[in-house]
Amino acid sequence: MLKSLRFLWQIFFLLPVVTIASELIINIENRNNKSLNGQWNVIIDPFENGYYDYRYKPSQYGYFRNAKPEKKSDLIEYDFNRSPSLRVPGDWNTQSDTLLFYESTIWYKKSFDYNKKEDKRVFIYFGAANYHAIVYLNGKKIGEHTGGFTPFNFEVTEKLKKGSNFIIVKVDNKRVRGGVPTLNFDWWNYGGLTREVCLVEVPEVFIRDYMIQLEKGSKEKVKGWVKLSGKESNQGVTVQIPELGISESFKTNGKGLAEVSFNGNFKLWSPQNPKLYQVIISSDMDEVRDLIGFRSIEVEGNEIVLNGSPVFLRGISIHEESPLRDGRAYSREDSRILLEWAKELNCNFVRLAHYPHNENMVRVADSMGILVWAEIPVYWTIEWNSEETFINARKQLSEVITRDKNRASVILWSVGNETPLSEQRLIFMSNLAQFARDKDPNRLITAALENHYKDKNTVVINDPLGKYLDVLGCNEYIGWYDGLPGKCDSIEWETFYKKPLIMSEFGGGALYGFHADTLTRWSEEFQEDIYKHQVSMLDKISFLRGTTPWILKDFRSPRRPLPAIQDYFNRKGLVTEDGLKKKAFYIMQEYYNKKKRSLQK
Ligand code: GCB
Repeated sequence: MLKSLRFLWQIFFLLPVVTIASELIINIENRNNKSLNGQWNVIIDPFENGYYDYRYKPSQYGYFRNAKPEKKSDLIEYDFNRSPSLRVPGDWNTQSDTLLFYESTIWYKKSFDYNKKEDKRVFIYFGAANYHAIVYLNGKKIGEHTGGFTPFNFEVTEKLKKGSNFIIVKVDNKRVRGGVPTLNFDWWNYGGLTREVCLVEVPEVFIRDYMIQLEKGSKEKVKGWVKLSGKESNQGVTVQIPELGISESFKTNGKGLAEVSFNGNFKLWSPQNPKLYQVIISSDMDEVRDLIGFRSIEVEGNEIVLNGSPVFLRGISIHEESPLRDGRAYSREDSRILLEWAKELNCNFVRLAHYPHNENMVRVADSMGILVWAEIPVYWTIEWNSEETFINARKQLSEVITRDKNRASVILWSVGNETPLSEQRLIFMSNLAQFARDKDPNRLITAALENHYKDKNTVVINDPLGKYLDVLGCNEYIGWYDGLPGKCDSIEWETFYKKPLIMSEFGGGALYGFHADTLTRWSEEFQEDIYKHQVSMLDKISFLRGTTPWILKDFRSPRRPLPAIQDYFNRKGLVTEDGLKKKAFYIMQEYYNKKKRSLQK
């Protein structure tokens, strides 16, 4: 059985990734771009009438044509220009009361003027669209993308008209069984163009992508690559770091790829000193600037080793919800506030749950000196036997690694959360782990596993996936779903592996301002008591090297309907959705303060 499954998976693995979008361009914010953010006209289309005809076949007369009546007798039953508008970037759910629970299609339309320059290429770039997007330019389809949290772009050089153009996007956030995530998850299914949209103008031969990072295990040797668009062989590529007097030149091979390697006397990036260098990458026609930090990250036995010294990761889990408004976070300001709250908690680490957050988050983490666990939405019970699901998960993993592989803050790629033990799941997940390792040999691989009881008082980390990970993550809810807070006192932890453990979730719910005794569910005192018992249990786990309790901030979830307490919010936040601190916040703050002082990190 296992053999035949393996065979099947080998076939899956060899299949090309179905890429409908063009290869991703990285570092968009430092390129010549024209924003298409702002108000877009929208048509809410729950029956997808603008896509299918009455026989439920894709129609050639869909809303993407943006048709207008030419004669007074013409019948056209939609009109973008007279339809309402929504803000982009932004989820649709929190922009109108009627859309809060909406899960289907909304059509977005924006008109813009563009005067194409002779020797330039133009791409349209989307930071993210949840979940499935079909993009049309001037009435013609240019491509589609699946996955709600990663960027995608399409080349439109030949498709843009001089002067006035219009872009229409069909965004569909219906949950699907074979999707990543699947039908069932504990966060709000925010739909729409949730991140920025822009046109990116580049030279004919341009720097599409690069990896400028220290070689694994080294503190001075950069080993990476620069990729030009197309097959541009034998072209010169230069990497400069002016502050260190570095200017190194390389040549591209037949695929437009230049291998890069040089030494530098770096001040290493760390939470105490988040040093970023300006790096200038140039080719014959193009130049891109980036701010890059250099640090090493490794595992030695039970230790996580940052720049040669063991580190304890004082973390917190975070969902991508705005601290400033209702709904999805996307801006630099959102990121800054969330990460400032984490700093106030004495964190040096965050777990960006359960999907790739917007790029601002990792860029701000880079500048504030906060280490990052990044994750893909392989969550709970996705379809382990489906080839399509695997390809989808791998593609989302590939896209986030492509986007964030130059960020010093990112040290861990997590390939999933609380996935149930089975042979198929082990094959699926270990293949993802291997894919991440091949694509980015510099970072560590993890996953949030589940805890298993060996006997009444002993929890053991024995998930066979552990073999394929560098760092073990474990979610446990002792004191909330599993007994009462005092249960923590009798629990011992064991592991099958000589690897570091991050307790990637623990905690419980509390309604801010509700005070009672420590046995009253939803009171701040109950939550506080969980944290008190948890931290004394955690202190006894010899292989524990980090914690990211669940969660920084109360967040919306359709699974949480309890009136007057939850009201469709998961209340496990240490702070409310507006940032008011619950009593448990101070327990964790003090625990981290002690860790910080004892380890001087
Ligand atoms: C978990 C999940 C997380 C949930 C949390 C909860 O184990 O990983 O996504 O939100 O529990 O609150 O139940």
